[in-house]
Amino acid sequence: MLSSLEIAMSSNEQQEDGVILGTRKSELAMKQTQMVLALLKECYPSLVISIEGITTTGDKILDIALSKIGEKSLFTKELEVALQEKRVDLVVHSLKDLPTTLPDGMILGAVLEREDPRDAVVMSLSNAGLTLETLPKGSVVGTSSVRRSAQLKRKYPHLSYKDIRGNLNTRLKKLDAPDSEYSCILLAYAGLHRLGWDSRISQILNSDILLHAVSQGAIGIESRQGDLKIQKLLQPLVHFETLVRVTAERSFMRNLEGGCSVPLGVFTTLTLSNETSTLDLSGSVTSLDGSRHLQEKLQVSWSNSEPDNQKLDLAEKLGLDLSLKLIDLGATDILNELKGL
Ligand code: DPM
Repeated sequence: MLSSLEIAMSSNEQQEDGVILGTRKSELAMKQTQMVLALLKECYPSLVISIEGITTTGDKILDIALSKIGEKSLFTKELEVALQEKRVDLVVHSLKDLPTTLPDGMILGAVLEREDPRDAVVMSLSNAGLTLETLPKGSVVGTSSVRRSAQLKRKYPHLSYKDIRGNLNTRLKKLDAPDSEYSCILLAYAGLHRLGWDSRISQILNSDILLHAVSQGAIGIESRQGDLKIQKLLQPLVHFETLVRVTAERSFMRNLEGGCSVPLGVFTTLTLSNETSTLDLSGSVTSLDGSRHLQEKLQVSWSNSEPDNQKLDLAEKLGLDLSLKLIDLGATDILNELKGL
């Protein structure tokens, strides 16, 4: 007798109905895609689902700082081509790596419930127990994120900041090497947690120290516009509160034309009461050396009985309004400085 899996595999009809999830081949991308697979399996136990790992340009260029490459869709282009050519049915991304404007024919089909979006510090073994504040003068902080280094240079001018590339395991190895130049490295809590590195987290940075990246900690699923079958399939995976928050954050970034290599920081909260919801968005732009920093906060409230698309429009407008406020204060000058890099 055939098992149900074998029946599914041997039936062409089932194969055609199966869903192929595309993603990068990195350990984190694979882990996140397995999370999506598990959620889909929970909703549709008999659905045949497979994962297709695809190498992107970003995975191949490991020796150049991201901010110097300048291509916004570094980690997404090859995946979108596979989606376009129907080699995959949807693509699982870290939403913060997905440009705020998608190519024609692509949509954000779902945003999953967000993990803690804050940034974290991993100290080298010899600095265990210390914090950014208590590290000795001149200690080297490893990060390739200009957002992190620009903001932290203001708070901790006694430290020095240096690029570090490679996947998480490579970075931890560089940090722990006996002749390591790094005292600590900075990473998103979400990635460390998903890969099981919680025990190495020395410090989690609140918004008064460091504003996180747009969409940090959220997983986004890209699909083909007009693929109603996939859109319907994804509906139960959408976490509306996360979607509202990242909609405001992405709108803020889109209007400032910030790619992944721009020192933009955000922080959102969504406060729900019985009748109304209030969305708060803080946003910042920082010059690379930390000498100039603009930060503002706006909020919007709505009645919970409003339709979802109305709420999302208000979140979108909040992001736009905050970006206009920062532009009024001189954000464009700071951002133009980066274009010369
Ligand atoms: C983007 C940045 C980084 C990634 C820039 C930033 C970090 C780059 C670096 C846009 N994408 O955050 O200011 O440190 O060299 C990335 C990570 C995750 C998604 C890793 C990380 C995991 C967390 C998540 C790389 N993309 O930031 O530690 O799901 O948000």
